[in-house]
Amino acid sequence: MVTLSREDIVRLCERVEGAQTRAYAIPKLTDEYPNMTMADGYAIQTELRRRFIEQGHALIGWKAGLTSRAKMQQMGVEVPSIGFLTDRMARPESSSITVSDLVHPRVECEVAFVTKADLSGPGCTAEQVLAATDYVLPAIEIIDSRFSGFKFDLESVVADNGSSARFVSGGRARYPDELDLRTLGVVLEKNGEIVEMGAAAEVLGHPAEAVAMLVNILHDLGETLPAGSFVMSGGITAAVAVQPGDHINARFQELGSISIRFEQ
Ligand code: OOG
Ligand code: MG
Repeated sequence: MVTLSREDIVRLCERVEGAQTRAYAIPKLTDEYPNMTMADGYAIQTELRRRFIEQGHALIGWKAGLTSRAKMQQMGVEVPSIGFLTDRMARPESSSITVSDLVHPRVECEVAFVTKADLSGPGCTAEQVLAATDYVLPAIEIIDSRFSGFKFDLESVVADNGSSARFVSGGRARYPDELDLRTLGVVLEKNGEIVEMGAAAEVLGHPAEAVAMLVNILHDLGETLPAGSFVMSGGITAAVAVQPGDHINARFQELGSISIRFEQ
């Protein structure tokens, strides 16, 4: 249930938008509003999406977050969440990504889906997601929690659009029926050393389950997932902090690899 007034939603949205666009840390929103609900978090996120679209950003898809045990443990939460993705967040493969416009940048490996049919909830299933999937491809998400000292709770992170900041897709696109997405392995290398590895089943048993969950949350927000959407299904491993000078390489079994660099 939404408990915040329209005025508070707009004010908190402006606070999050300022932190995102000018790259500074803010206290978690629940410090000021301890009774804030998940619905309040989504109301702030929806207002942020409305403002970005009004400013000319294009909505290109959505992301599921906190869908793996590793991520839930890392962030100390137990429920998955969703956030929106815009054209301004996309960066090319093999590019150099600046960190001076980010607060706490961290990288994670995800399986991304591109859809060819509309999907809607309630009751959307992984089978329906796979039938509506045009292809899957690998992605690196660069998340950026805007909250000071990583003090964090689900309501605040939902309001902060699930820490969405940048993402890079690339590698090799594949039809999902040619792969076993549960056993698909990924290795994350930082400066030539392996720092994380895992299998895509870490994401709710199957990444398509995460997309189904996302579609069902969209239904609660009064939205559907149109054909042609780009959807990231959630970090497979814990997220890894990056600094200027770092080189990241994500190697996905069957889907190729993606490299990026970070600079000041
Ligand atoms: C929240 C974002 C979670 C994922 O893939 O699990 C996320 C965070 O960790 O700040 O994007
Ligand atoms: Mg993610």
